[in-house]
Amino acid sequence: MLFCHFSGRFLIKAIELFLSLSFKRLNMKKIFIFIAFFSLFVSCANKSQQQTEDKKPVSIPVFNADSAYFFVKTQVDFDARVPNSEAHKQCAAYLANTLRSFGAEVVEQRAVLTAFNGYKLNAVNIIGSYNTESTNRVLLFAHWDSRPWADNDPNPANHKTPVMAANDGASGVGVLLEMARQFSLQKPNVGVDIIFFDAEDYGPSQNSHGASEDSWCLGSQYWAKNPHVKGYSARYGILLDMVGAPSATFYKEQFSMYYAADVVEKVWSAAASLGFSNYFRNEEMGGITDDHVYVNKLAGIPSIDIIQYRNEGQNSGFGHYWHTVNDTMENIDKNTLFAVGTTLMQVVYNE
Ligand code: AHN
Ligand code: ZN
Repeated sequence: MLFCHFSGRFLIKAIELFLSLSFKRLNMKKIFIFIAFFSLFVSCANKSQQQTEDKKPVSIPVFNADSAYFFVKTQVDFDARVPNSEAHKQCAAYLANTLRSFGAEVVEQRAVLTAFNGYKLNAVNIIGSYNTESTNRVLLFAHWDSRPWADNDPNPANHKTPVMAANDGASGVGVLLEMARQFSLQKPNVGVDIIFFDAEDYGPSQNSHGASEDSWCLGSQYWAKNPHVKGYSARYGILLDMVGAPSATFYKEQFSMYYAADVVEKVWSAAASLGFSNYFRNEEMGGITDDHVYVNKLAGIPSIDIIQYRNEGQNSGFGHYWHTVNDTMENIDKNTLFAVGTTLMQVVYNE
């Protein structure tokens, strides 16, 4: 480009020279020099026009946080979505129908999964796909189930009460449903699969013995071993977990950095370019066992976790309402949904 810039100026000089001399002593050599400069200029001009066409800014639809908030609330209004409950069944139908209404090809992947306590869970992973013919795909996911026990509640009397899971579950799904709505209005260039994983939060309480890390994330483990499409692959995956709290902070999580540092970079720099660095902090944190671990390890898709975290000393770091009866709509903030949704729209529509 620098060369082209200079060649433009050279061309003007050359024309001046040519004109000043042409009427005096026009010879073949001068004509040849002029033609050489002229063709160089034309080729550079073409090239720079092509470059502007390649970099043509894509129009990115505006993420609607009111709509995302509504999708979060609708899930919570079913009651806690604990596997095998009536609310779980009804919410599954709502999620699949809503994705369908937004033009996705939908697969409801059903499985009976065995929980750490031996319970058989009638689980369903809900998958909505766009541009299914494309081999250039991006995977977006969140868990949609509610934890059956508010075992982090300060009041032990609530430890057997199910969690409403407004933030811990519904928030990520709400953001992705709004994205699906946007996909129905303007198709992205890339293929997109949205997966709502079931049975993420059926893990054991802290004091239970002998339970392994793999007691969590049962839906994603099942899908990663049995993808809905044979030989499924995507360039990368992004997990949204607890993305609705007021003033949430997201750090570069360790497993995400290990498996997909470039994806972390892509998302964090998109957020920064949009002015969301107060949410997406430019700092690393420890590893969190979440659905992305299995998508990385078992499905081999480089995936990251956008998960709210704050160093709170004694507390979990996931907010004072995490796994309590207070994980309700009062702790959902449209500004956070907007920051996360807008960032992901930027990422997907730029692919
Ligand atoms: C555990 O605390 C085992 N995993 C964090 C991920 C999580 C829990 N996401 C939602 N609930
Ligand atoms: Zn949870």
